[in-house]
Amino acid sequence: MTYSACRWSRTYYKIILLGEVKVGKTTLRRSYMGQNLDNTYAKTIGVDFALKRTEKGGFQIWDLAGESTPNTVRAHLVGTSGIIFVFDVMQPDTLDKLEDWITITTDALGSRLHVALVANKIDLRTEDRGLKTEEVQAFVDDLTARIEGKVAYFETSALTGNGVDDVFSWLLTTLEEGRP
Ligand SMILES: Nc1nc2c(ncn2[C@@H]2O[C@H](COP(=O)(O)OP(=O)(O)OP(=O)(O)O)[C@@H](O)[C@H]2O)c(=O)[nH]1
Ligand SMILES: [Mg+2]
Repeated sequence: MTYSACRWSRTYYKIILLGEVKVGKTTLRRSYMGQNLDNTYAKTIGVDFALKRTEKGGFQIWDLAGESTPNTVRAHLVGTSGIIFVFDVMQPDTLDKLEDWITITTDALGSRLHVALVANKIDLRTEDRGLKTEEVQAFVDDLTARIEGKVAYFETSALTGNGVDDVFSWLLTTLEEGRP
């Protein structure tokens, strides 16, 4: 086996997208994978899965249904190295409800994790409507205090692709630097 083949086989980090129904997890995954997006909603049943290779390594991207039960979430968390928690900036309750997803995750895996927090659907945000960056700051600070690994906050539009690559490339780079 060549060095690079050997390297490929060792660098498939498992990452998982978690968050409420319809926040845009599947659209983020499809956007990152360069797949077609048409703004119709097809809810994820169970879990979807993608493999993405980059020059640096690769991800197994697990995209869990927002309607998953806690037991299902726990089962799919096994072996996960990095988490992407997603909420919808136009639906503030989807940020509040991330609290439950974070608790399930840290109960199952502990707090030595690298975490991306993603505010999605920023294309819909206006002056008057949608959570503003500064309104999310307290949540980011609390999450950073709870997690021993690195935490980063991103704003994306999965539909236009804005900010999507930044999330995944940050997570892959951070995972490559090592476990917390
Ligand atoms: N305007 C806009 N719409 C989005 C964006 N991301 C997703 N959507 C739309 O929101 C709806 C839900 O997106 P999904 O990606 O299926 O949501 P999900 O989080 O995977 O939902 P579940 O599979 O049920 O957990 C779809 O109609 C998407 O087209 C975005 O950034 N902007
Ligand atoms: Mg989905």
